[in-house]
Order: sequence, then C-alpha cells, then structure tokens
Amino acid sequence: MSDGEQTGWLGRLRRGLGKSSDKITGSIGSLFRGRKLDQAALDELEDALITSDIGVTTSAKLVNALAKSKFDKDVTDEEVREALADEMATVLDPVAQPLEIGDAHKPHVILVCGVNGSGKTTTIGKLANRFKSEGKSVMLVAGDTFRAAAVEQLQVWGERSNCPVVSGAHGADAAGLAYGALEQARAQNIDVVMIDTAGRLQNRKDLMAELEKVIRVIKKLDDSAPHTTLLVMDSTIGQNAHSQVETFKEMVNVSGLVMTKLDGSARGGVVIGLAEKFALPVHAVGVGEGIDDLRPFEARAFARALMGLPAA
Ligand SMILES: Nc1nc2c(ncn2[C@@H]2O[C@H](COP(=O)(O)OP(=O)(O)OP(=O)(O)O)[C@@H](O)[C@H]2O)c(=O)[nH]1
Ligand SMILES: [Mg+2]
Repeated sequence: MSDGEQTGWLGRLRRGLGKSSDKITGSIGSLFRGRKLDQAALDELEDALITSDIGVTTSAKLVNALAKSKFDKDVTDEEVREALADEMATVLDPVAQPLEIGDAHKPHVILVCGVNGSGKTTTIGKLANRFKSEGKSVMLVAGDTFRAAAVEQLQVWGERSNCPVVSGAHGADAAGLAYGALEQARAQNIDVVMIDTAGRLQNRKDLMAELEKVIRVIKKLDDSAPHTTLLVMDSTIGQNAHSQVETFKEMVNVSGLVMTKLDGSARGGVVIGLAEKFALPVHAVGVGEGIDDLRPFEARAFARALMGLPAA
C-alpha cells in the first residue's frame, strides 16, 4: 500500500472498516488454510458472512457465486477474499450513488431523518461544508425544536461551514419553522436547504406524524419538495438497520441512505445486505466525527476494504 493510500481517503476507509474487516477476514483466514473449497468449507464461510451482518440471503448469494468459480479447487484465504470482494462490489455498485444537487430546484430541499443519535446533525454539518466548498449557498433548519442542545449543535455546524441556521422558539412547530425557512431561502436565492429533524423512534407515532406534517407543509410552497429525503443510519446497529429502513420507508419517501459510524463499527457488512434488500442509493458514509469524515460511497473500495484488501 502506498503512503498516499494510507493517509488518503482509502486509507481512512480501510482503517475505519478495520473492525468489520477483522471480524470477517479473521474467520475466513482460519477457514482457508490450505483447504479445498468443498461443501463444508462453503457452509462455514456462509455462517461467517451471516455473523458479519451481511444477511442470510446475500451471504448465500455470495457463497454460491464463489462456488461457481472455485468449487473443489484448492484456494487460499486471499483468493477467497478477492473473489468475495468482487461479488460484493457487484451487489454494491448499483447503490453507490453520490448525492447530486442539480439545478432543477432552487432551493433543493433535503429532509434528514433517522432515529436518535444516528448522526443526522453531524451529517448535515459535513454535507453543508461539502456544498459550500462546491460554491453553493446553504441554509440549515433546526427542525428539532424541543431539545435546546440540538439547536446549539446545529448552530455550531453552521458556524463551522459558514451557513445560516434557522431556528425557532423552544417547542415551536417544526413544520411551521420549515415553511418559514423555505420562504426565506427562496427570497435569498439559496441553493440548498437542509432540514434537521428530531430523532424519531420508530414507535413514537407523534414524532412520525410531525415528520409527515413537515413534508405536507413544505409541499405547499414547492410540491416537488423535499427533493431528497435522507435516512441517516448508524451502522453499528447491524441487522436492526433492516427494520429501521422498513419503518421509515413506510412513513416517508426515503430517497437515499447515509451510513454513519463505519469507523469503529464491527458491523459494516450490513451495508451489503441493505443494498440487496432495499436497493436504496447509499449516498455517503461517515467515517469519523470531523467535518471531512463524510465520503461518497464507493462500491469497490468499500468491498475491498471490508475484505482487508488493498485498493485495486
Ligand atoms: N465515529 C463517528 N461518530 C459519528 C459519526 N457520525 C456521527 N457521529 C457521532 O454520533 C453522535 C450522534 O450524532 P448526531 O449527529 O448528534 O446524531 P443525531 O441523529 O443528530 O442525534 P439526535 O439529534 O439526538 O437524534 C455524535 O457524538 C457524533 O459526533 C461517524 O461517522 N463516525
Ligand atoms: Mg440531531
């Protein structure tokens, strides 16, 4: 691995995925020490993938694909990892879609939802910084009006990225706040409006209703808004991610995912299962708490990092 790769984005991704990768490659390594890829080996490999949060269906698919090319052959641990990385990249490739902000809508409204602590506010801060560096004007809306710390946290990110933050009085109606902000953004010719929302537990019907109301109300100003509805997911939750996506999809028209906390998560494999099950675009991944720690999701780089392989 070159120095540039160590310190660059791929190096960070590799370090970030280190725990997930150690978990999977550790089991593959112990399975394939001078061994034929027979049925027993395939079964054990499938189990190892399932326990790495890749999911039952996807693990079976990956193992079947591997069996096609390598069954009954002597394989090394590295060959298995290379072949799996290729298969994973094939699953991930269709969902690896960077978040594009076109010129079609001004402002382009991004609604950001997800359960408590998933990384919504942090992701908004990181995205704001990215959009600003691309020369766009950005407005942030503190839609979590109940938690004072939530507003302050967004304000800190607003200062860091030099973006105005619209907030309301404590307990103010989030939908009304979003409506007012959108009016302001139009008057000021703002390019991108990002609406932060309160952490929504799946069983909190009132909070879900609030989210629906925000959408209903902003549609009164622009019936095509929100143009992007991001679901921010904490990747450390593993398989629970599936039920979270399902619940949010029922409530709002989720247009894409951001997977956070891939650094330090041992459960990064979940991204592969989600890709296969929901086929939702994965716009970006969070690999740290800093302003630059949000990266476009790259299928091949991710798959290889997860398999502990150097970038191809
Ligand atoms: N390591 C790491 N930490 C992250 C990442 N994204 C967010 N965090 C941290 O996760 C914690 C929660 O992030 P927030 O952005 O406050 O999450 P939230 O979804 O806005 O939370 P609520 O507003 O309480 O619902 C914070 O300590 C963040 O710094 C990431 O990609 N990696
Ligand atoms: Mg928040």
